[in-house]
Amino acid sequence: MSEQKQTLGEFIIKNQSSFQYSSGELSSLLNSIRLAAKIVNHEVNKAGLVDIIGAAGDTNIQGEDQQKLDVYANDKFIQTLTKRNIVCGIASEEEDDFISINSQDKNHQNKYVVLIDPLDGSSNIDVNVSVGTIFSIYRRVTPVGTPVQLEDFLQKGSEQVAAGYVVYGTSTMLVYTTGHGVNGFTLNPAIGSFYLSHPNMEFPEDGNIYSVNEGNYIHFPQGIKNYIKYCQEEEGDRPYTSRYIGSLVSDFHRNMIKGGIYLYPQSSKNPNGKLRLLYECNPMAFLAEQANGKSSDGFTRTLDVEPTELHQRVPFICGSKNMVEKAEEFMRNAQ
Ligand code: P6P
Repeated sequence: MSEQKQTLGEFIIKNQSSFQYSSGELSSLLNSIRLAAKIVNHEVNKAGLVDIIGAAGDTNIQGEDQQKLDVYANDKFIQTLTKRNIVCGIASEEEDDFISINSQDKNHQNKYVVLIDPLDGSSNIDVNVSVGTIFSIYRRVTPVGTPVQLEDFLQKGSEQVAAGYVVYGTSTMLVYTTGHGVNGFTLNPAIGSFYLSHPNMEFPEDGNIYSVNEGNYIHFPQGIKNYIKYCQEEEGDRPYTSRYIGSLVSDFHRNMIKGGIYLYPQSSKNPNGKLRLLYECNPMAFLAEQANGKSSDGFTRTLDVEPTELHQRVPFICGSKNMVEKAEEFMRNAQ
């Protein structure tokens, strides 16, 4: 009889003692993310059907006004996080400003802020390509008992207490860290439980996959151009394989399992790159470092970048340690 795999709920409880803060709160916070992931997963998985039926008019199969899925995902994550009386603020790619959430006693006693990209890569929904949710959790830095402030969100990535993603792919997985390694849980849709399927996930130090939108090649800095040519040269274990899904979570997840590097550099079109520091790059960088990988903008460690605004963009190079260091070497040499 195969041993029953641990559920996400069991794993959270078993490991909450390793969490340096009031562990019950983080456990409850992670459980609310788990619930939201299941709700969004249900909607994402029938998106094509809903789209087809929705095309007959402006209502979906339930007769509700059909929402764009990223707005739907945003609403569901905000609703579930708000109900748990732990979060004092939420920032989202879908919200211009942060949302202040007061505790039930109305005395602003909640201690955590959450930053989310509720449905990253949502443009892929229409072509049935996997998408993801990315989340980042901090403790507030302003005094408990006062309304949350922007500075509670503009913290360096190194201050994160937890981060993770949900990948809505051929199976739905939730992958997260609280600073003690990275663990992956796969949803069994028949019973609605996530099971520990990928314990202690780690990037191989080397890999032979590079993920970049080569359509932007002519706009890249010379160092990135030189690195891409290096990946394509016939030497040793090169040329590498080019794999770019156009969904950060999916490219990251594959590269973490197989070994690889993801690059979204600055370019003449995107002077600071495209990806957002606070709710895309920092959580993925925290996961990468916890999984023996590396992440930078080509020069500065992603987790050391000092945030200046909620939706700021940064260049992003992330993945297998030796591959990221080789890309950084090309960036330095081209200066
Ligand atoms: P491009 C999706 O919009 C996203 O934020 C990432 O998930 C993805 O890797 C990237 O942008 C794709 O951007 O410009 O290559 O289409």
